[in-house]
Amino acid sequence: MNHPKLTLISHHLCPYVQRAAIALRERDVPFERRDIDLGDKPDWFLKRSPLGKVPVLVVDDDVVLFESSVIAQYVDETTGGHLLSSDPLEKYGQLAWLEYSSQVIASIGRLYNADDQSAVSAARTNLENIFRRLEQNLDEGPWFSNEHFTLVDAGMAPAFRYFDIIENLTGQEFFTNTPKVAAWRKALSERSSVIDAVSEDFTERLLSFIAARDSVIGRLANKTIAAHRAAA
Ligand SMILES: N[C@@H](CCC(=O)N[C@@H](CS)C(=O)NCC(=O)O)C(=O)O
Repeated sequence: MNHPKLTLISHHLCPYVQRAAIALRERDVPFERRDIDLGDKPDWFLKRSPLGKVPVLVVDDDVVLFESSVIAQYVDETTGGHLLSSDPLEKYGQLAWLEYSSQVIASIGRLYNADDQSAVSAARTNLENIFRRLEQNLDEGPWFSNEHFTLVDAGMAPAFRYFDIIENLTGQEFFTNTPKVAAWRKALSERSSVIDAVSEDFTERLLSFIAARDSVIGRLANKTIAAHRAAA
């Protein structure tokens, strides 16, 4: 099959980029990934990205698609469409849960930016409520729509990935009361499209990103980095 040339303008840590990258890998579509510095956005990027945000998918060096959920749907639809149900009600339900995963990512941001313990507790409670809501909507697994890996999985995998570091830094577990969500998170962490959506140095990069926050978890990240340096 002849694919258009696809370039995914990206950032190493961006969860929305990961969502698009997972969709591309799930559909086995060749693409070039071009990571940019969001702290110093290149002019060529600002000219092409209507919102100045990644991901952006450049198709055949010409047409620009933006918004990760739109990019993921384009990729799926142009390659035979297995990542959304063919039943409209199920499909739009899945797209609604994909949108929900964006809210989960925003809630995670509130957790690692929380600047005192009461803000941390509030953010944690909010996330636990989110996970309870997801728990009620999970069935047999391993994926959100059971045996069908969909864009909901592509959307939640990058969100779950944050907790590898957050649980380590805080010494707290976030999934003990939601066993189905815990099993979903584990299954996603073992999926090759999810593993390949970030570079090998993702953990160090995310740790440094969190350490740059003037927040409770940012300070924990700083201590961890200092301990690593002292041990080296
Ligand atoms: N709704 C957008 C969100 C994309 C987004 O927020 N990207 C962030 C990085 S994770 C970004 O480019 N931020 C740069 C900025 O806002 O200046 C999508 O799903 O693609």
